[in-house]
Amino acid sequence: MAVYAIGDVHGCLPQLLTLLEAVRFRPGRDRLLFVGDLISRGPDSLGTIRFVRDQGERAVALMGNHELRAINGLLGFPEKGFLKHLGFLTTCPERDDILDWMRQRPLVHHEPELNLRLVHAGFHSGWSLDQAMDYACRLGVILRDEATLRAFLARYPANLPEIESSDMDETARLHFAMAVMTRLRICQPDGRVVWSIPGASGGAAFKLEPDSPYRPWHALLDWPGSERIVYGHWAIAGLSRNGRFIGLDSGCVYGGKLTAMRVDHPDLPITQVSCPAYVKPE
Ligand SMILES: [Mn+2]
Repeated sequence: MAVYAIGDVHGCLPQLLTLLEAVRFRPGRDRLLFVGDLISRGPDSLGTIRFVRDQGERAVALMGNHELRAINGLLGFPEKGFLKHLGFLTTCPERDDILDWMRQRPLVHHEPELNLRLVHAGFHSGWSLDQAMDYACRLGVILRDEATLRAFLARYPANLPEIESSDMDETARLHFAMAVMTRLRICQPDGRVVWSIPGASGGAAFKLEPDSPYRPWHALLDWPGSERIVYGHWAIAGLSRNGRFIGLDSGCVYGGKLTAMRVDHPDLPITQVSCPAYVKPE
């Protein structure tokens, strides 16, 4: 059995199938770990969901910000871009099944035997590993109960806090944790999260030049141990390895590459396939 971690697919099903052919994926035997953002922007989000769902237990797909955006939109809290990229879900015959499936996406996935943990975006340096897992677990409980989830989303702040503060209530802490695990890229050196860069918009703004005043989230995380942490969400940074931190989003939907890594044999070469530029980076 082989275990592959795969970067952000964003509905690029043809490239996913090409990638699996390239690694000689064996359905029913090998396992697939997707870092989230299976959907949105690319040509076949629905087909991608169906393909991954059809792998059953042999595929794990994390919650990405685009899965969360789909859930938000379907529950009546549409964010910018929902109708353009995910509006098809509202009239899709499988709408309810897909919504249920997306609500069950884990925020964090742990593979103890592989010394490996996956998250879509990242973890906050103010948390211990136990705190992060506690947040992920409690958010999973909220996601699975539709009434609780609606109440949680209705209070989701338009402007996210830069950091947890002592006067935040539990819901505000969980909002912050949800945003960190699905959207984090960079921080101030003191740990305050930079959710957007003034004067710049979209993911392309998060290209960190060597003289940048900001730090990648993983540069601030000082958790003990040697566990590898695999993440996605940072297309402009591309495939990146920084010690135990491995970023797999290589900008597939923007004309970059889709990446697969053998996490059970990390010494084997990483496999990538090229993708057409379906959309321009926003
Ligand atoms: Mn993302």
